[in-house]
Amino acid sequence: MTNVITHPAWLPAAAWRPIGTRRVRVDVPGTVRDEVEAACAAHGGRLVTAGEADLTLTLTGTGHDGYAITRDDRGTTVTAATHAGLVHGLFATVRMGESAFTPGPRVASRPAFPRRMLDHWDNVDVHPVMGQVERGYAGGSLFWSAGALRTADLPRIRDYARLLASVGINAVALNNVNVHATEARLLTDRLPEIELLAEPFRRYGIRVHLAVSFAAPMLLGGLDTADPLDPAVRSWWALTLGEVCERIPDFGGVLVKADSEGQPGPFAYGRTHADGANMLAEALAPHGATVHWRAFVYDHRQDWRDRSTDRARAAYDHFTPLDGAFADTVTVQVKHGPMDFQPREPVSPVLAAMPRTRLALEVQATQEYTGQQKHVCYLAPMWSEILRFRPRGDDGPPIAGTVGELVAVANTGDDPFWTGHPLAQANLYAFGRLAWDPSLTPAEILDEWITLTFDPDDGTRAGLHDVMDDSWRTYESYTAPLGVGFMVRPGHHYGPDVDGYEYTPWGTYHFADRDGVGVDRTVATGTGFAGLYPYPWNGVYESLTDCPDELLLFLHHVPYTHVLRSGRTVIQHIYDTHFDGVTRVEAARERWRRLALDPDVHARVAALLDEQVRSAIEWRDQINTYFFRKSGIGDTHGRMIY
Ligand code: GCV
Repeated sequence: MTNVITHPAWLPAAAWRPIGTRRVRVDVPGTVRDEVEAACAAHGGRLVTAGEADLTLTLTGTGHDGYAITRDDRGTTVTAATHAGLVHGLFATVRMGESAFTPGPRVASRPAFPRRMLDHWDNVDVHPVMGQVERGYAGGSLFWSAGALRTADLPRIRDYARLLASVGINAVALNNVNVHATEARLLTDRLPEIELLAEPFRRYGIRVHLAVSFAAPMLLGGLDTADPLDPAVRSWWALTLGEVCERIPDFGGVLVKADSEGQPGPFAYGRTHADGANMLAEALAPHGATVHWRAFVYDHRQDWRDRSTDRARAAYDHFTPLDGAFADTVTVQVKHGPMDFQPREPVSPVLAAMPRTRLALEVQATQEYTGQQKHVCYLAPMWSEILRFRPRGDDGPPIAGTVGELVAVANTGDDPFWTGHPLAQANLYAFGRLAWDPSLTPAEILDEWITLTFDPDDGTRAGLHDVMDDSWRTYESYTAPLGVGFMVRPGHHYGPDVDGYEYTPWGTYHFADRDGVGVDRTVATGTGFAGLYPYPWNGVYESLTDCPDELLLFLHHVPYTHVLRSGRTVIQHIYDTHFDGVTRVEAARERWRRLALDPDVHARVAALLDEQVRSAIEWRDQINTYFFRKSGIGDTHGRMIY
């Protein structure tokens, strides 16, 4: 059965009323005019071709995808140099509502990052373990169902493209970075599906990208090697990608997960990641398309007894020696933390160590490790912290000024609310807004989203802020403590299992024993990871006294009685935050119950909050009991520990 998106998120018809009731002139044909025409048809306004207009949208000059909005007594004018810029200017006008039509200062805006990309981990076939969407918590794929393109649902993809464009997203990778046999063929005989999908995105200035298998020349081309320096391999890629770009002239390029978690890559031929990426770049560059090459490379078959290998170092060790070796049209895509999208990690040291390489910062909107769209977890505060982090201290640039692009793993699917948890829409919204302007604060972005989505009264607005503003820190408080990470159930990663990964090959350990917990990543006695940061953070992270509490167990192994900067011992911190976390989720549930909202949204979130409370209690009791049993130290407040 086809799901219908019944909740159009932050672009309800009412949001178009200020524009749709007016006389509007659009100087160029295409999406902007179509949107305005539809709004006027719905609200009684008029699309005019000449004469006086309340709103004029016009193309002028050349340059970037930004826009300017001027408002005076003669009316409002939106100008942009490109059609995509005009699309963004139109949506900015929608965001402004009635105030777009009252005289005020000129607004000029341009995107901080030229590429603002969403990566779907969608499979064509239903994967036996990962399903239709790997780490997808919002129903099925918008694009494929059980091996077939959802041709009948192309109109919904148009709505989706519109939703993404409305927050400034301009690139989408359509398929999973783990490329299985069927998905590999999207490059060749199944390319017509990508051609079809590209059309609705193109209307909104969004370019489509494809995740490809590095072994494609063997899988699809019948060659006996995928060696990037082999001439036959190079010419296979040049021909194949040339054909893709001919059929899809605005094709964005390819995304590659190579030599990672079983995906093939250049290591098999004794070649480097730069050799692999540059070969693809050479094939794509003549067509204006690019390569996204992921830095998520580590040994996933590590022996847990081996203390010399540190997964947190892996991307740095593999990639930083290649700084300057990548072609200009290659972007090295780096996860925000050195491990894997945990609720709390230090910012990846790779982001500060490759000044001669174009880098993209990759965050995870899909909530694999942050509650799987069953828990409220507004992620903008985390992303904003990362973007504002200054690896070289207060005098150096923030991450937002160091990387060239922002990428998020998508949290959307064919769920009626788009994102499974209706409040998870705010993460998609916030990603787009931060990628446009990283100086926006999480609270103001949330406020925009609340206004556009719910048209709320003051009480409702305050209630939504209460439930969402701090929900990431709440989530952090009842899950793995002090940055240690990975105390989740192996495989699906939902719910607690403190030792679930402790004796596995994945490189994700906490080393808890009767005396203490944490990973010694210092230079002095540990894996040396702390030394991968520039000054001053190398010193801060190395020092037991200076290290921020929230990252202590990521960087140090300490006794349970170690006193944190907060003045509490580690063990007492664990107990306090876990009791507190549950209390906060219960309070959020109570707050939600008192809000008057659309009944469907209210009911869905209420049910999810019940699950969140249940899960938070499970986390609290398992974590507290585990550490009580290990340490033998009781809670100073005498609360119930099992
Ligand atoms: C797409 C984590 C996830 C995997 C994901 C991988 C990646 O390990 O658990 O499902 O694979 O990250 O980012 O490539």
